[in-house]
Amino acid sequence: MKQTSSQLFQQARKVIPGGVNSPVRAFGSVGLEPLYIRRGRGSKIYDVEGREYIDYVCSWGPLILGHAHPRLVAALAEAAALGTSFGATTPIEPVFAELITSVYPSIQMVRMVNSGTEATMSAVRLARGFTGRAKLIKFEGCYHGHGDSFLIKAGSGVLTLGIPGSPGVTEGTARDTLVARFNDLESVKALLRASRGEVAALIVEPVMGNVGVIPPAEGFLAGLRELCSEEKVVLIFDEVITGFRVALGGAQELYGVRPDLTCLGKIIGGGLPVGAFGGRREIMEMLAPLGPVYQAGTLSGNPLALAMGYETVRILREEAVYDRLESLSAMLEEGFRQSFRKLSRSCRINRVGSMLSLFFTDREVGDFASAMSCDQGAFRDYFRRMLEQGIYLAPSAFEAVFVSAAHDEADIRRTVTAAESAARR
Ligand code: KE4
Repeated sequence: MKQTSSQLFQQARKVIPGGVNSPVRAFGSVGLEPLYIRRGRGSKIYDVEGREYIDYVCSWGPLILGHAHPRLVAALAEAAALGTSFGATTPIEPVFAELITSVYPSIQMVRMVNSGTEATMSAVRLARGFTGRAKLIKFEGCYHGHGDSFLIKAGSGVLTLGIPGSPGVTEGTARDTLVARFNDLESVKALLRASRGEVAALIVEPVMGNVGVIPPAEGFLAGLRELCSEEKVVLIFDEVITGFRVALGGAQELYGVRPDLTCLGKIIGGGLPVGAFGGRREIMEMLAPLGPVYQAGTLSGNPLALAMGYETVRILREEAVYDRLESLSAMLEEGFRQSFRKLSRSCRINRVGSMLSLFFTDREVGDFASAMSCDQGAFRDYFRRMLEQGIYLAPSAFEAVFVSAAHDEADIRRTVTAAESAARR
């Protein structure tokens, strides 16, 4: 007899903290038990009880081509048949690295790792090693993975040092992280003035994707570029979500701003564990074994993961995926807008390409504070009503909706119909 999601969750909770291997999967903020997913194909996922959902989580971004894409499954099988890992260099590593550097002009050299967190942690250590400075500027509400330097809350005043955002993060670590406000260049200038000559790097999600989607204001990214160049601060774009998502060349292509280092993940693994960081040659050459900044990983550059990432990027380049993603995503955005307008519900939609989010508020959402002011209870009710109709949104008001190339117009129409019903109180 097949187990239900609830039975599996009860079993999991006994041996896995919170029953999950990553907190957001626990469905805590929507007050439900998690669904256990057995399989996916194209734009659909199927839970262990056989229910079908149109999937807008897409594994939190990686599955831009949808689930079980035939060419990806074939690439994985072919690679696996040759062996899964050797702890040695394999032919696909230089090939994949060249592919990434050909798509990202700012990336002259790249190092593969196994997650977005590893990519961002390594990029910050590299920037510190390159500049000989200690401090890091990040933005309130930007998430860069669970590295200690990033789990920091903003201090009370804009010039105060960071404070630990999680038990286990030390005061010493927190002191080296300064927190600015997204879309507020003055807050960055104030931190740079107060810590002149001490800041190694500034890391930013060029489009915020972890408090919902918040696009950069006109001139914001260019302003960061100018300030970092003036102060010789390493500008790091965390494109773990936006890389290959908002454009083939990521946000740096879309907005025309060149960072010094870029962090990638998610899509470049095609659903397998991969991260990467890369950038200016003079910085990257500081990395071991060439340079003194240590960084390593048993499974970094794993041949299976790179086979999936390589095939994913090849398909993205071959097919007019981004035109299709744009038209489907625009159709979805307009459908959501119409559904709320018909019922005069206050809901703001922010969208950049095929990532978007719904904010239950009547205010513009352009920074962390305005995102936090949204009605999370309204989102929770909306999420549940959409799920009941077979629409799988992210189980958090502060995550993005992702459209994949496997979605079609029928999926969008079905989603909009469900939205019209779910928007009713
Ligand atoms: P991972 O270590 O989870 O592969 O990547 C960390 C990371 C870094 N940078 C950005 C901009 C990210 O969004 C992430 C991870 N994203 C979350 C959800 N938005 C992953 C989901 C989860 O934590 O389970």
